Amino acid sequence: MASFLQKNMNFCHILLSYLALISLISSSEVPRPRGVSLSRASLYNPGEDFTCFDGSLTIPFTHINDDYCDCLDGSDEPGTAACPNGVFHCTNAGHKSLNIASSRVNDGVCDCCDGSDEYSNEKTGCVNNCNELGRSAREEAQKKADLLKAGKQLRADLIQKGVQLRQEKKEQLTELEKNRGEAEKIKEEKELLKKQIEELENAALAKYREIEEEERKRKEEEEAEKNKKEATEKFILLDSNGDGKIDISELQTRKTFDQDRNGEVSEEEAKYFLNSKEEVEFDEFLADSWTKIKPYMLIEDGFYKPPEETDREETQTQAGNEDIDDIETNNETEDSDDLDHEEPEEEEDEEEEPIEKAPEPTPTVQYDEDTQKLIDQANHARKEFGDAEKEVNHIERQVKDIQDYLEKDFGPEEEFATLDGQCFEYTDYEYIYKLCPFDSAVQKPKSSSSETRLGVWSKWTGPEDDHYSMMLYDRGQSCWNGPQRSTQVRLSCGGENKVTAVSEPNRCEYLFDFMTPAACKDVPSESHDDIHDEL
Ligand code: MAN
Repeated sequence: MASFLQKNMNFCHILLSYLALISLISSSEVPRPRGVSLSRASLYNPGEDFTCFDGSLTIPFTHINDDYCDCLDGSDEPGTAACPNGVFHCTNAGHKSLNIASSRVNDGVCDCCDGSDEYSNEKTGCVNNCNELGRSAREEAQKKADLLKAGKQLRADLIQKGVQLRQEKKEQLTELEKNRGEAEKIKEEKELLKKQIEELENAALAKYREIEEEERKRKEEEEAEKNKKEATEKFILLDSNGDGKIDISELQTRKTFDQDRNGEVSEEEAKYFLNSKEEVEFDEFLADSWTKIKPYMLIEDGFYKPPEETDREETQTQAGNEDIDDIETNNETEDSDDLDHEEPEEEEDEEEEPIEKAPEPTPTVQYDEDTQKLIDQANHARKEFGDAEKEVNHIERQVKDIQDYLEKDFGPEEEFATLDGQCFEYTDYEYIYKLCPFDSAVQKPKSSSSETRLGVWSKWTGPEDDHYSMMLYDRGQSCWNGPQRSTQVRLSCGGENKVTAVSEPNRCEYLFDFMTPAACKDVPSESHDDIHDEL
């Protein structure tokens, strides 16, 4: 029985070897076993025994593609599925050759466009469409090549502009630094002049200070007197029984003090004006009650219009402590706690530094001519110093802007420089996205005007061999219960600058696709192993 099996196996072996030999002759002009690439053909010599690529075994050449796996590395079965780790090479004449796992040989699925992987499976009906696929792939490749060619030209222009811009900025910086030196000198001179004239002004004003002080005191006393007179009048008015005291019942007779507008003045309401007491005499009235009562009496006299119904409660608590001018209700609520707990928009502080303001001359005193002259001169010197200081600050800001520019990495050849200062929008069904290269990325819902910062310019993050293909914008607005938003920008070659797609692959992590001629350069090629050798 065993010898019968052995015989049969031998017979099969011979038959398969024969078939392999036929395929060796017929599959290509260069004789090679089925599934072997042209570049490896020399490793399969029909006139010699075959040594597995890993050197582990040498077998007769007839064992190649006999559907029995001899070599551990699968190199003896390039054209069958016998070895689990074998590789089948499709010639795909007319298109790109292809290496597939040998397990896909004769598995009923057409993997090679020339159908060569399904040679014993007629039912699969693989047709050779390599020519068509090859043609459209070549057309596609041609289009890409044309785009690249045109893009490269545009890129060359961008490089030129970028280089020029950097040069200009450097020149501007040199010029500004020179101007800054001069402006600082002027500022120092003006400061000195200001100091000198202010000393004279101060000395001249010294004699007026006493007069001013007296004037101020006089005014204060006048005010206090006026206030007392008013308080006295109202005290007499409110003290309806004339006993020299104002009590709860006296206040209850006046609708003015009905703070909750419920039609009656409660004891509580009255006591509020009486320092929480039953009654007050004039001194206490003047010291404490009057400041609370005064606004209400003004309302009664028609000098002040009471606030609307909804604001009354607030008025009630404020009225006693504040002067009439401050009664106006404050409708601004405290910062409402944003559901999303986003950080508040930070506004860049472009404000100019505050400069010393000239003190307003007190109009109450009439200065003598010389003093007035000194005041005018001092005011002028202060203004001149202020202007000189402004100029220095202005130059410093410009210097800072240029330094920031010069520190930015606009690509190895400055090709991305012209993108700085520009912004590009992309609209999807829910949001409008805006990318301002080297600055920021933002998102704005179509339905509102509030912008969400998706990140500020950070750095280039492409792979080592294509570093300038990816940008990172980070430190954006915090995600609710999550990290700060961040954005990756994937660059590709295109005839114009345009955001072509935006997605949010992970919550609060955004991906922009941005095409630009600045990215039109030869990219590092993929592995070309066996790809073009048989077209
Ligand atoms: C907003 C947008 C979205 C984001 C959510 C996270 O709705 O910024 O892109 O996913 O907030 O809460």
